[in-house]
Amino acid sequence: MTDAQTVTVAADPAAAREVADGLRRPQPELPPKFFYDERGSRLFEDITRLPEYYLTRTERSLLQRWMAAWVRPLAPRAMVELGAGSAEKTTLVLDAIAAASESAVYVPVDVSGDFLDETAARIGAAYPSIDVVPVVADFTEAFDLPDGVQGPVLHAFLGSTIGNFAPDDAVQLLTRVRARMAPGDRFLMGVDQRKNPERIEAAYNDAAGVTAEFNLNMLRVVNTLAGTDFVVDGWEHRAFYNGVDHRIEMHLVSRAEQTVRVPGAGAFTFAAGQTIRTEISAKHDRGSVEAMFAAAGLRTEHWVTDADGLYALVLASP
Ligand code: AVJ
Repeated sequence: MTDAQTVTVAADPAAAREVADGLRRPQPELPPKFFYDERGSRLFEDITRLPEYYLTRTERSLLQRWMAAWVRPLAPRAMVELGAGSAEKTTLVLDAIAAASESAVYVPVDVSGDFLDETAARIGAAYPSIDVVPVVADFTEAFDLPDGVQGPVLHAFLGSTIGNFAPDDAVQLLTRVRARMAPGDRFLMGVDQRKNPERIEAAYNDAAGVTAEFNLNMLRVVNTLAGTDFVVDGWEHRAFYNGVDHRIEMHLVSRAEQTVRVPGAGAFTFAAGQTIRTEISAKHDRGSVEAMFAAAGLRTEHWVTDADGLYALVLASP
């Protein structure tokens, strides 16, 4: 965007506070929801098509293989999807719902409103028996479902997004989903499995540099939302597997000593080589998922993986 086209958006004090709180930690961090402005959502779509990023296509093949069998006995009247994004993967679930139920409501929940509107229009046109009622919300916080959502409800959390949450936060999120569930409802989740760290690291350090671009884009988003003055060129992408916590960590590394101003919170100085963590992407196995489920009050009904054990799809009941 050139200066002439730049639209000045008033910085949001709440966003500035959230940014300052994150930057003040011993390991400075920024929350991954700030990846997903329109450009970030598109970059993520590009990531899902990269040769190294096996997650999306593996989940897709599992959905293709299992959704009809899992959804038919449930005959959902609604699907609530956390972090819907472009909802590409969702069509595989909606195909199964359209075949199993005469009518249903699809509630995509996402922070990126523009992307959500596009998604809603596209899905609405493709599925005459499905009403789309998008909710723009940060699903890491409590949010209300639209009126008139009737059960059975299929709650979906796909794409291994659960990996973005530290163990306690993941359990808190699952507990909130569980609290909404009635006996006939189900929870569908996709999770990236633990495996050879080199394979995982390659997925977050792609040769084409799309993940690096995606990571750096967060600084633009934060500048817009929080009114900070991050210089994007002053940072570089780093992603590595943390084998102790079984997770990928994405960081932005400061190329030199520099100062960043956060409205209402003063200035933050970063030394050369100091990092801001922008994302964790935890990897799971059946044991780690079922430990979270037990803490949240969920029970595994189905657990499947691809032949190579890269990725798992799980259906849980309350
Ligand atoms: C959308 C959170 C599942 O952790 O793999 C992709 C985001 N970050 N490449 C992931 C992401 C870098 C993705 N999730």
